[in-house]
Amino acid sequence: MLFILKDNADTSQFIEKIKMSSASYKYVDLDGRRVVVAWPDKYVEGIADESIAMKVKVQTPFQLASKTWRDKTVVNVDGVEIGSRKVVVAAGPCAVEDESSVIEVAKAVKRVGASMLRGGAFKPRTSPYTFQGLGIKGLEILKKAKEAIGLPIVTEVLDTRNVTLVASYADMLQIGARNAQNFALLKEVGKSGKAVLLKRGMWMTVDEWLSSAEYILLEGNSKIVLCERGIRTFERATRFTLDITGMVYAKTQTHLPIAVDPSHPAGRRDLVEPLALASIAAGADMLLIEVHNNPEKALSDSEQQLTVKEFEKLMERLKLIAEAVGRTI
Ligand SMILES: [Mn+2]
Repeated sequence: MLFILKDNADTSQFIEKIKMSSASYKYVDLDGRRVVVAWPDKYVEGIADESIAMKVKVQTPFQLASKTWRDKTVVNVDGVEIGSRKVVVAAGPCAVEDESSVIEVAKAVKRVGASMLRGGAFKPRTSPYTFQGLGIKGLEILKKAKEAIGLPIVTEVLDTRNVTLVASYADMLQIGARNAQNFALLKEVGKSGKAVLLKRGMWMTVDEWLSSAEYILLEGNSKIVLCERGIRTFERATRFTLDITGMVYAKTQTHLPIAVDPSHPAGRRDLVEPLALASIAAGADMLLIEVHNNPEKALSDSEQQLTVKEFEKLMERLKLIAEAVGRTI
């Protein structure tokens, strides 16, 4: 049960009532809106108080992430608004490999309309024998690229022990698909107060994905962008199956903005463009695209990273689709 409290109202009596009910509860301040989430519902159903502006019985396992109490959240990442009319494109290499190539790619993607730079410093790899990322050195390179080019940085954090470190370099923390149900990590990025890009695990239902967002929200952090990146199905011809259905459904269930990563489900560069176009047509608020200055030589995901030229062509086509659905890019 959600209790949205009136601004400036004295809530002491209300909190007393919640305590008396023996329900579990948490008080959070989400962008200045004071909310108490209490559970189970049956303990608090009868509670009424002067300080309550709205009481919402949410029928889904996720409460704060639900659209029942808030229509829309716009996430501000160092001046870039995600969830407004403008579609935000974050582009850059799968992994940070060296300074000059990151700066070259950052410059190129900015020139053709990307608003954020993506790049992995800590890489979650299926095999421990493949390139694991440059770690702190990669973060330093991203920071230099930001200073030189001015695009906000989104990069992945893999470990609770590194959240403070990565947050000191990044503008947005990415939780990768493989960590999408790492609840300790979700709580830590929630506490960091940084914007979070929460990818959907390839095994997760939409409800489970939104329940992961709930862990971050419960720490008082509503700067969350959900990211669909493909799920595992019986289809093996492509790397993953981009779940546009799930993305569209999620938009009906949550106030949080939604991003799509068309690069990882595609697994090959010729599929990235049509998947990106479909995502914008279906209402995605943000795209995450892998771009490399020399994809053939890339140390990870070499097959799916676009060249700068391909990315430029993609941005031109995206503009047409964005315009057709009443958005800009
Ligand atoms: Mn990748």
